[in-house]
Amino acid sequence: MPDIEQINDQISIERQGDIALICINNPPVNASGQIVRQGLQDAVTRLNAENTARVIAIYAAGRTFVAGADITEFGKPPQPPALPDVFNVMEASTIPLISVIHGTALGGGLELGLATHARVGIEGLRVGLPEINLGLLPGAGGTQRLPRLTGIPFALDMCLSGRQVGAKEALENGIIDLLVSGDPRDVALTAAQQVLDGTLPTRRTSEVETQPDDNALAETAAMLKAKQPHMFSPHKIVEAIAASTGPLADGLKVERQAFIDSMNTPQRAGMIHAFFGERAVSNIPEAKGPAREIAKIGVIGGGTMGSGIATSCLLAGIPVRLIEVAQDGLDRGIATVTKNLDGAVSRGKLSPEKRDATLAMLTPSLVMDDLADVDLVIEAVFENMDVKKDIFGKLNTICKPGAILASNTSYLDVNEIAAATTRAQDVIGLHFFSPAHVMRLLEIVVADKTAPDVVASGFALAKRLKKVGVRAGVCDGFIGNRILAHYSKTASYLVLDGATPQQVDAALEGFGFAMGPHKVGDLAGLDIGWMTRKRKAETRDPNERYAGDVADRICEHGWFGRKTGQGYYIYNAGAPIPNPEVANIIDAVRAEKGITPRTFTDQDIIDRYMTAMICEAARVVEDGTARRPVDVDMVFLFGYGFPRHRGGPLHYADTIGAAELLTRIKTYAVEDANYWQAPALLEKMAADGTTFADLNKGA
Ligand code: T1G
Repeated sequence: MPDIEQINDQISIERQGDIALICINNPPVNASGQIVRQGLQDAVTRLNAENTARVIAIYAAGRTFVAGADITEFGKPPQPPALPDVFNVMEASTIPLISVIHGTALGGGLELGLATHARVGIEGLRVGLPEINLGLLPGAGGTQRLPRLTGIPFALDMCLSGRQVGAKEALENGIIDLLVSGDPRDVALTAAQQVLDGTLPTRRTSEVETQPDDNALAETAAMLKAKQPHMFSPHKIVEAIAASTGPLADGLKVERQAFIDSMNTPQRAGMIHAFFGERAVSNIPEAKGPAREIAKIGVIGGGTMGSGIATSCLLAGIPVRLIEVAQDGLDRGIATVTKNLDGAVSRGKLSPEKRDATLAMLTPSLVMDDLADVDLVIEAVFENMDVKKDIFGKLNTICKPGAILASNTSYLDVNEIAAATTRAQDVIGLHFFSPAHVMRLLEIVVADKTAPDVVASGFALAKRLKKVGVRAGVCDGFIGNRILAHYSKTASYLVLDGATPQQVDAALEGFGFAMGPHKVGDLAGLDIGWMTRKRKAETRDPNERYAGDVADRICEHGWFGRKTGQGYYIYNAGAPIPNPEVANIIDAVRAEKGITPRTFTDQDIIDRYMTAMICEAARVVEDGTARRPVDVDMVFLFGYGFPRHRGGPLHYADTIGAAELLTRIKTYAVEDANYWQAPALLEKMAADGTTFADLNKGA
């Protein structure tokens, strides 16, 4: 009977002769929370004090070795022992101490391994230091011990990319010393015996010198200064890794200070909000109910969206029947799917063999009756209600009972589409974002009569497609496009009132957006917004300043952006340049409207743009189109390129506060009372001092 001593709820010691096994058991991912840290430290200290075991092997129970520090502890008062201190006790062990790594050893999990005297990997393992994705840096020795094993360039790559490294690459780069197969406990016993036999060498990582590489450090520092001046932790990572060429104790001090500094940044708060938000949006009762089986999908429409959706489903291993009305459209669809899959191969996301097998699951057809056996149809045709209602009327009779009928519409009324059938309970909106096989957001638009298991099926599909499914109610534009319409107007008002399009773009790129709104418009095609403005012309509020004059005139010239070579910018060989014709159009419109241009600072631009976004986002939460503020945040992080370190529009709103936002709105309303109106929710929050974070908790 093995001698097992439970040090605490999550750490145990099993003594087998000269071998001591330490087991970590903290489901679901063995995060190194306070109990794990205390237990590890106590176990190693106790075994060294006993001095009977001649080798110690640490392994973890469950699906993965330690997946990192316990992120739920971040932002709260630290609870000793700190991870770096635990790892220093481990590294100092006089008894050889090894670790057995399986699953995903990330962040503090990999750092735990690095603090042991040898690391044995189990096939299928992945290691990584993803702290940068949380606005942090490895804070428990990763920036000091990893470079000693891999060299500075590889360590810089791992820490700055946050990428996961597979078993083979980990072995090749000295992160692990041995790669085997088997159950973690069995492997731990075998490896411990190998240490005793002398066939598995051990050494403290601190005894290894980091090979200096000033060039790699200087080049990386310069690249980050140019590309990420607004970020905090990447620069600190370079500083900490540079310190790894000196004594370990000194380097650990540099790392610790950098970690503490990064922990106190709003970037860390924003990126951790993003981490948990990505999981929270599907953590709702509707997403967890019974779902319908989806074994085969039909996609109607072989255009950019339809073929992107088909690609996404195929990549998830789901056979797709692609329907078009004419052969040339079908051929284009097949060609686009093929191009998308070839792109996945060239990016190393898909093997050539897998690409062929994936493409073989695509069956094109010109006959809608061929959808009779599919479990889900996703309609992705022209954004016209009559066309969609005609298609859904046909699907109503073609598709088998229980088949789900989804529209990829980006703003039309899904209730009206459902009314074109006699099976409204089977109808839902699945709003993908272009390119659909790349963008992770999927708005799951729940109509009045959509059945609960159809909603659950939408979330289950999102998970299979590795997308972030967010529940949205039915309104014009659902969550994202409805809010987009508002802050786009603000950008247009800023240009009418004195800013240039390029100044607005630059200000927002300085805020952290990858592209400013005018560049985004040029990329997507200015004709899309033009069509929307025409569609809304009859229902537009006559009292509201029309924001589309400049954009309309650009479109009237046939300048739709990149696809026509010019829009707000001119696209030639080099970098895009502001279109001088647009400046003339702006001057003409201002003159016609009697506008005297004034200057705006970059901060003015950011404040107005973000306040408009926050106002409509608050209304979207207020009327229930989005269930919680975090749902809006995730829509913007995963569908609209909102800077991840800002956490999303409403997380960012909390850094300003409801009262200050109301003050801004009141100031802006002096110029334009009709447009700038405070949402009731914001007024309530200012009155009772609540935040959007409070609303997330309360939802
Ligand atoms: N802390 C706390 N909870 C965590 C967690 C963590 N590190 N990782 C995951 N969870 C929760 C998650 O919220 C979910 O909870 C459940 O576990 C399953 O996760 C000092 C400072 C490991 C690849 O960044 O990447 O170490 O929703 O749904 O898809 O230098 O979780 O069920 O209630 O994601 O199989 C560094 C983050 C921390 C790894 C598994 N580590 N986690 O993916 O499951 S910082 C990370 C992941 C650090 C040190 C620094 C993934 C996973 P719930 P899941 P999965």
